[in-house]
Amino acid sequence: MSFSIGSLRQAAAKTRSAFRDRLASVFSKSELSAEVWDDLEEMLITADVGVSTTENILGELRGRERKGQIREIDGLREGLHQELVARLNQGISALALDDQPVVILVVGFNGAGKTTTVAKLGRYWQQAGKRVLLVAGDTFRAAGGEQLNIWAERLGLQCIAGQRGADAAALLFDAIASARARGFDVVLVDTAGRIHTKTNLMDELGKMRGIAQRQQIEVRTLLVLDASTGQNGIAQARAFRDAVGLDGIVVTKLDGTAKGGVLFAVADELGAPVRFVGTGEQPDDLVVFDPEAFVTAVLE
Ligand SMILES: Nc1nc2c(ncn2[C@@H]2O[C@H](COP(=O)(O)OP(=O)(O)O)[C@@H](O)[C@H]2O)c(=O)[nH]1
Ligand SMILES: [Mg+2]
Repeated sequence: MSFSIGSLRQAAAKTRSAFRDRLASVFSKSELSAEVWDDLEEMLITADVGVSTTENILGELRGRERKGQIREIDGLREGLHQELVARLNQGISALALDDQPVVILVVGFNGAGKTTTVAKLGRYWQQAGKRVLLVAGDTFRAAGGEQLNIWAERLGLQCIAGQRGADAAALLFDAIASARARGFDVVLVDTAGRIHTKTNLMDELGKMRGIAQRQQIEVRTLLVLDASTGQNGIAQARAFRDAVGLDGIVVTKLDGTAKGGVLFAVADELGAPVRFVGTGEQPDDLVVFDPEAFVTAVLE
């Protein structure tokens, strides 16, 4: 299994070099001049941390400088580390899975990595001793259910799929009944990323949430976001947050991009924690996100 800090460091390799190359010029200066502050700002923005989050970080660091808490370059480096960790710790709390069964809706736009992530999470919770039921709720794409069925077979997980075009909320209703009857702990639901009918995607997701809640079932929503979409991902995330609420974010494809700085913006601007990171296309390529380890990886 690869659920370790080592692989987070490896997955962040491209992001790390993006930070490192730019930081080298900031931290090679001998004193805290206006130029250092300008370089730091530029560095954070070009590393995909985003304008608003960069301003938050610099505001905090400047405040510390005014109070005399940061006096030289080493102090700035230390302060930057702390501020970056603080951005990632926004809204952090354990993802409670104590109620049985709990429904986890995995949402996000097409291509973000939802189906792959559902398989990875299924494996993760299965290995943690949970009884996991997968639900192929992306009934709008011809291959949607088939792709998840293949993963389920590979991983030895149970999977419920419907006909193409079937009502995803009705499918979830059946899945909940089945989970109750057969004692599943976690009902992991893949969802559509776009809908080809008059129905709006967000309405469809809201309907699924409502189905579970009316049966007194706890629902958690995890947003899957492709790291390589960078700052555009923030706008996507906001749309989902406003429609269905978010209990956490899974950032995929960190292995293939230098845009991992976007994780700081995602957590800071949405107030929702990054819980897992996708580090490749295989079922084990999922890492439990650790803010401290991630910051250490990108700054060292
Ligand atoms: N490199 C890499 N590829 C990924 C990751 N997660 C998903 N993918 C790939 O992204 C593509 C889209 O994934 P899929 O799960 O079908 O996305 P969906 O449309 O949101 O369900 C597939 O080729 C996956 O193998 C990841 O963490 N790293
Ligand atoms: Mg899919």
